[in-house]
Order: sequence, then C-alpha cells, then structure tokens
Amino acid sequence: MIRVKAPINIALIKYWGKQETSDIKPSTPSISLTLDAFETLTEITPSLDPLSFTLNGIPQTDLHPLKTFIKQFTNDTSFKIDSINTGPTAAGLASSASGYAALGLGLNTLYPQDENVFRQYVANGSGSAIRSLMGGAVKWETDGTLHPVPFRHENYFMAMILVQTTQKKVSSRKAMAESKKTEVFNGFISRNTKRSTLMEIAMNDDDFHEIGRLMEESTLDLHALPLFHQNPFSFLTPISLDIIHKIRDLRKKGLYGYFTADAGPNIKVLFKKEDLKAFETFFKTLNYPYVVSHIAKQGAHVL
Ligand code: 2P0
Repeated sequence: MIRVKAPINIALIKYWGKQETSDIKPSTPSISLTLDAFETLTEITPSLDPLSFTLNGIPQTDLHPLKTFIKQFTNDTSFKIDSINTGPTAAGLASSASGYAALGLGLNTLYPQDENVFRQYVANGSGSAIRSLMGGAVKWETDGTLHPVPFRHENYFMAMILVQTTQKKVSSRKAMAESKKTEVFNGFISRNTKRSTLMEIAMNDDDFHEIGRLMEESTLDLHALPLFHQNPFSFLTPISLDIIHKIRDLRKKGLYGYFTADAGPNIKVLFKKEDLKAFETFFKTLNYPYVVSHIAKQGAHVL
C-alpha cells in the first residue's frame, strides 16, 4: 500500500486554456504558490477486485476519468483507492490539483516514470495539479516544464475567504474550451504571458506591490473571459466583488493585501505576515469562514 499527501496550490498568474495537443499543455505560463491549508491524502492498494475509489469515505461511481488517468501508468486498473480532501471539493479551491498530484505520485511510486513523463501524466489529470508537485512558488511553462521560482515565501500568508463551499456549477475544463472560442482569448494569452515574465522578476525582487498588481490583473483578465462566452456567466458573485472592493479600500487606508479568485466565487488574499492581526480583524467583519495559510515548503510527497 502506498500513502501520499499533496497540498493545494493557488495561481498568482493564472492558467486558462489548453493547446491543441493530446497531452495537456497550457496556452499560457502560470505561476502558483503551494499552500498547506488544504491537502489530499491518498492511499493506493493493489487489489484483485476491479477499481474502487472513495472520496472522503464516499464510494464514487463515475470511475472513467480515474481509469484513463491510471492507464497512463499501467493497463491494470485493479486498485482500491481512498482519498481524503481536507478542503471543500470542487469549489474552485484546487481540490483537483491536490487530488491528481497525490494520485499521480502514488502511481509513479508503484510504476516509476521518467520525471518529465510523470509530470505530464499528472497535468493530463488536471493541468493545475502539476504545480502541486513542488513546494514554494512554481512556474508551469507552455512547453509543459515545471520549475521553482525564487521567492521569500516565508514572509507571506495567503488567506482564503470561503463565500461558497458547495460544488461549482461550471467545470474549468468546459469553461476553458468556451473561453478559447471568444475573440478576446488571444489578447488574454499575450498579456498573461508577459505578466508571467514580469511576475518572476517581481518575485525574485520580493516586490510585494508588483506581485500583487500582476496577480490582480491576471485574475481580472481571466474572470472577464466567461462574460464573453456564448452562454455567458461569471465565477464571481456580487459577494466576491464586494470583498474585492473592500480589499482595494483597505489599500487606500494603508493596509496592503492583494486578491485573487479561481473557478469559483471564493476570494484569496496575499498579504505580509506582519499584517496578520489587521487582516484577521478585517476577515472577521466579512462574516464568512476563512483560512489563513502558510506557503508550503514541500509539494506532493510519499508518507
Ligand atoms: C489556475 N484554474 O491556474 C487556474 C485559475 C482555475 C482558475 O487551473 O482542465 O482543474 O483539469 O486542466 O487545472 C483550474 O483548472 O483544469 C485552474 P484542467 P484545472 O489554477
């Protein structure tokens, strides 16, 4: 039996859109922070019975995506797989990232692959999962490679304000495909690619305000895309927007935090450790559950 643990990650420069390749390769580089607030713990036990999979103790019935994922490593899919997500599942809180990172590392421990092949297999499960294989700050390039970005992560916290923890309505995969059909998509890719280069420099320089500016721009650029879809929608709700405005108002008062959001309405805030008390006071006024996370030093690992 193999036991593995994988943390979530939150992108500062967002991944959105895939190249037209059979392996998942992103249309834009992305840069994330690995967070230890939520994680997936997965046990893989080779079995004589057909594949079974429980998530938080609940047997899952649609095993097709899981089978396709396993078959990258081995044709024999007879495993008993049990996963626990310590965070809300499928609420835009990167549970598929930690989930596929854990599963991939477990399978790779049983069926070792070349490092780059293994990483690609993980990305094929869920693009953002590849970034959970490393701790700290991580960049995923459009050629599929992964590398650490120098960053003084010990100076920062990222908080997650959980305005909604139920299942999201639109899958990222479907939404990305729709975004690619819009006339504004190419502009997003070219701006976001430039931002990824600037973000590496800003992180190297520990330039917090530039990091925050680039993160917010990438976030807003991504969140505009679904409004251009043939069936338009927004991942952000009026509550998300209200929190975004409040974070900007705090900056006018001299308290510096920067927001981001993913495929759901929850808002994440990057801020300096020295401002923890002030941010906790602010988060409490919002009346939603929140979690403050360190940046994780370690990515997915075998227990
Ligand atoms: C990210 N997101 O960089 C972006 C920002 C959501 C918003 O990666 O289709 O689950 O499995 O490759 O990785 C969410 O999409 O999508 C995502 P697939 P994934 O974190």
